[in-house]
Amino acid sequence: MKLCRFLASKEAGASASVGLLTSNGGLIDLSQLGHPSLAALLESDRLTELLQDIESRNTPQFSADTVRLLAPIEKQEVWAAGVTYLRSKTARMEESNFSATAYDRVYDAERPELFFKSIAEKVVGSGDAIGVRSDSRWTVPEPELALVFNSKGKAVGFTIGNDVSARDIEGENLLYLPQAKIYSQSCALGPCIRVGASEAEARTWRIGIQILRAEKVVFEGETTVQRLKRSFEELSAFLFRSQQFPHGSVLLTGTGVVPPDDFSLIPGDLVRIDISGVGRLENTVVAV
Ligand code: DO4
Ligand code: MG
Repeated sequence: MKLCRFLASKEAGASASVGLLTSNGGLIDLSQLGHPSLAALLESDRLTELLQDIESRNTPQFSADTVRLLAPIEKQEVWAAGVTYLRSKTARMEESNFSATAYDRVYDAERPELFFKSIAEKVVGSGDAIGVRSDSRWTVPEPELALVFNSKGKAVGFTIGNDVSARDIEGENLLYLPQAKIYSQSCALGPCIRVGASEAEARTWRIGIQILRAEKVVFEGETTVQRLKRSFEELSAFLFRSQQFPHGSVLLTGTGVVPPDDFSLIPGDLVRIDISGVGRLENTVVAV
């Protein structure tokens, strides 16, 4: 089952609603049924049953194509894990001038690399633009499965994340990581939150990326969630250690697909990320 946030009206000032995307392409407005908050829904221990019940009651639906989907986030902080796939470790070691061993060590360490990525207001959704910073000549998308946690640290849903990153800035000096990772339009999430799937099921999902330039595919790659080295429980335990998230949080779990070193995103590119159990996150690229 898939939850989303959407704008039913294109009028300025229209407020966001919470929706349930149904298996036949329909959308049920959960806000009108007394569920105006995603975070509150994700706290429920009986979420799947609640959503199944709503869908089975022949609740009025309308076509999902008629609304604008928003990033599926309200007040949650977005964090990210790094160097959780072997491919990411190799790429970072190659790009970095002085800190190659740090990546090697963190891949095998008990404590994962976790870093702050975005406040909710700065996250862009599917159909919005992601950005390349003006001082970067080497920026890449990072297609990642994102875990959606409730306030108790339980992974109650999954979405797709793009951890857009300036590899030249990150590679120059490890201390520049926040600047490589956190800037306007560097975090995309969407199109929806898949709920009711187990970790075992999520590990069977394929993560694919295509980058189009002037309608031609200039890079494509794929991996599977099975290649993620760390368990969801392990990532949650470290993220929630000595830290509370009253509204829940979102954690990007790291990238397992890295374009070749001579590839950089440029304005006008289109980035498509597909995760088989979730859907497609699609963003154009602009200069920021
Ligand atoms: O340490 C650098 C960041 C790594 C990262 O974002 C990833 O592996 O996805
Ligand atoms: Mg990443």
